[in-house]
Amino acid sequence: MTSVNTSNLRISADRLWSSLMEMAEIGKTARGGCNRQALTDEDKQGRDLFMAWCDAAGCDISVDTMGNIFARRSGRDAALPAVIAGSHLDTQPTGGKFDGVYGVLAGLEVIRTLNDNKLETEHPVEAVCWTNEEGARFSPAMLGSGVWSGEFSLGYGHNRTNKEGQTVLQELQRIGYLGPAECRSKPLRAAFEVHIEQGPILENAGLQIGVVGGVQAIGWYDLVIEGMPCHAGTTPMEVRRDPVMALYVILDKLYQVADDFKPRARITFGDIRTEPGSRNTVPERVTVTVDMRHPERTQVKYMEQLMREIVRNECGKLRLAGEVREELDSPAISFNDDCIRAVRNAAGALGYSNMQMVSGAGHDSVYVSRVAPTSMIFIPCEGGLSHNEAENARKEDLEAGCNVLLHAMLEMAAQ
Ligand code: HGY
Ligand code: MN
Ligand code: MN
Repeated sequence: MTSVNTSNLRISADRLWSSLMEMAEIGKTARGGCNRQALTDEDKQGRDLFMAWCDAAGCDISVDTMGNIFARRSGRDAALPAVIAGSHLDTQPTGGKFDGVYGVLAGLEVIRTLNDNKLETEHPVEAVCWTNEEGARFSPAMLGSGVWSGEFSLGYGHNRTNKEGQTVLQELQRIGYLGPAECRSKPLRAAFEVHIEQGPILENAGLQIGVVGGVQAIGWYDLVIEGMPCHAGTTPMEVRRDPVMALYVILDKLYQVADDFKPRARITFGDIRTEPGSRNTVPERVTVTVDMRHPERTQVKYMEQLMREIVRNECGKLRLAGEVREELDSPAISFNDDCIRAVRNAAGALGYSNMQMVSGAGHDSVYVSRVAPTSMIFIPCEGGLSHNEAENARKEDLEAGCNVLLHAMLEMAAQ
């Protein structure tokens, strides 16, 4: 790194904001959110736009076999491991303008700022877009970063299939993002991710920056209960083997489990589907997605055991077949002390109020931290809302988070 004093370096808040708003036009929903689910045409359009911007910024771009995009700005010594800033462009079906996108475009903004100032870093710097972080269209979440870090095999990642029967591989091919590069981790100097998704914590504390020390544990399951389809009119209630009759008791008991372990336990049933899904046929099958979270993995596993017992008992009473299939087991993780310190140093040097915190949401950094020194940076979002079309963040907070990202990356890229 030329011995330039970078302490006064700042990103361009206007350019970051306009890039975010231009990206938000892709997959825009009537209620002001974004629907750019992984590997859809909208995701392709967003990826194409990001690639064009990275090309214009003079980056060398590579795409791997999971569609992860790496936009690299050379450092003085190409042999040195890169410092990356990554996140995701895919959204929830009723997602917002900032979840994930902010982290990807903030990485690009760092590169644009280094270009503006003709700053040479020792280590290369990369902006990264990970595939299918949300796990909304293809389960599980954090799939692209999970394959890259070795958590999942490439075959597992490629064969994940959505409700419509499409596989990740087919959709990568269809949108032209089955890249040539091997999806495999490489040594990194450091990895950072800036994000809005931390609930109401920072807003309630009146603080600008979250210095993220780790991420809580996540368990994803599919609960499948099978009974006997029959006529809604001719079949007496007492002879039915109706999976919904068991389900409503099971859900009530599981909400009680969440209450027993409050305030830190989280249990969510985001998708409840009956088959054949006809109003006048008692369902044959009901499938429920279950998302369990807690700061300690042992607690998630304990809640999972309770769920298995409840399902076994309630299904047995009604002669139904009940099954709990695990989809994701993401343990609580702690980030790297040097990276955490770099984030805290940057926030302090820039004069931003800050606190250390643990992430309630999962992020690609969970898996990246398996193979590289990692930390995250949080900024407040309005009402703590994300995974909602009303998701909103203030321009000055987006600017603050990106400035912290810039200086944390410089601290790690200079050495
Ligand atoms: O589910 C999560 O925590 C993240 O938003 N994908
Ligand atoms: Mn996210
Ligand atoms: Mn999210």
